[in-house]
Amino acid sequence: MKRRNLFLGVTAIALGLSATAFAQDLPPLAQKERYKVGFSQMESNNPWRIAETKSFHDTAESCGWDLIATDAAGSAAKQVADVDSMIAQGIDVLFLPPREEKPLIPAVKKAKAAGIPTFLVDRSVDPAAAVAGVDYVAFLGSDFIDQGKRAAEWTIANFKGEKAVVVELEGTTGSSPANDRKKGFDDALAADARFEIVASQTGDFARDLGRQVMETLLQAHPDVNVVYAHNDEMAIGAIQALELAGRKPGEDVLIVSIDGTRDALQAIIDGKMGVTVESSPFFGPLACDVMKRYAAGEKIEPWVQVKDRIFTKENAADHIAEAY
Ligand code: GYE
Repeated sequence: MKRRNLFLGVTAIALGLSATAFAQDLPPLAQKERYKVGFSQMESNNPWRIAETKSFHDTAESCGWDLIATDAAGSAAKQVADVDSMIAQGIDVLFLPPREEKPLIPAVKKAKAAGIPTFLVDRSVDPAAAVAGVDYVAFLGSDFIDQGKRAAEWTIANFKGEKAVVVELEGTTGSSPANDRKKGFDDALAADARFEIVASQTGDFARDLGRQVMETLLQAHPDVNVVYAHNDEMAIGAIQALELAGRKPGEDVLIVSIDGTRDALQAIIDGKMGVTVESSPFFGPLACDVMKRYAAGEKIEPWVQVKDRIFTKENAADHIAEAY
């Protein structure tokens, strides 16, 4: 060992630190009256995203946040640039819903290197490349595998026919909810031999793309009788495509989805959609609570899990007033 390294090593041992422990420490957060808070939204093209952004704005005053909110307009590259600019503006804390699992990892690491504690909200990053409790404080969000599994269980229990021809509309390619909602659903559905997933294609979590993809898939699979969409916006788009083709969603095609938007609850009430597993966008109050606990020196669990309900014709009318 060189003299200098020996000296540093001895100093580290004397301080009770190991080099790795030092590298892994999360940036601390001081307790203070007001915080400069960054919220890097990925896009605003659907009611879910708009409700989430509003939830952060609605929480700002009571939580002492001076909020800087950006909108990456559907581009992971812009989201990385948005985080960069927030770091340059000296935010105290970052709330980040990473659009996709991999491209936002450098942004997460850069925020940590700049001494900014980061909380991932609603979507996560690739756990092989960035780790909660090390690279960022925690992930606040739902269990997407379980959401997919519950959608499949409802489908198995409610499909009355002998042979199910299933079309799956996937969310944004490379995003954690698309990956996990597919896995949860496909694995659970495999338990029942009546079901065959004949096509699985991305609609990017968007209504219009969901409609277009469904129109195309209907040509190849006119006998489809189950549609599983990774979110309500694509499910509504699929309903439009099916109706245009003379099909009767809710009667001759079962529609199964995730989120719990107002339009989805209305479609359930109207008998067009069977089920939507909840995925709540109201992260503001939870973000405030977890941030305050962190500032108070509490160790935050790596996954602050959100518990989801399930909406069907049994309860949709009871919840539509609070929907977004
Ligand atoms: O289901 C979808 C949105 O990341 C949990 O993203 C979120 C998902 C939500 O665009 O509608």
